[in-house]
Amino acid sequence: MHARLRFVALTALLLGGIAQAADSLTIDVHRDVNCGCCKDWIKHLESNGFSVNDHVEPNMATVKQELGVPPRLGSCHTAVIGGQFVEGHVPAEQILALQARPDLLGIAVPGMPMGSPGMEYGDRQDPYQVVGLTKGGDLEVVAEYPGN
Ligand SMILES: [Cu+2]
Repeated sequence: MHARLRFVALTALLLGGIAQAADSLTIDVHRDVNCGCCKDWIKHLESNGFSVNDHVEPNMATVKQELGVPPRLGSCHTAVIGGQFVEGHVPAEQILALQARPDLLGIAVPGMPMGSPGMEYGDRQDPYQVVGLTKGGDLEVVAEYPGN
């Protein structure tokens, strides 16, 4: 009887943990209707286990402004996960790492560097940085990807 109760409690705990993990991988992506590289980035997220809510927007400039993305960090699409923004072609692994950085308002790969996820054109790989925006408004390089 006691063992059975304990089993039920443990199962509830496990299921709760799984539900929470799945939830933390749900991301909202805002993009223009004709943005092909945005769709390719969404595919990159999905193949890395993210569940994507795709929002087609009439005016991305307004969306970026409302989500607090500074113009100097701007790219094509803007995503939001756990209240933090993810601007541009950020690799999925950096979005996972962002969850350990609640001090950041968001992260960005400014512009559209060739070879970043969703921007693959042959073997070309431009160097790029993943930049974080602190609550104080400072920029911090959180990751660097080398070129070839
Ligand atoms: Cu793009």
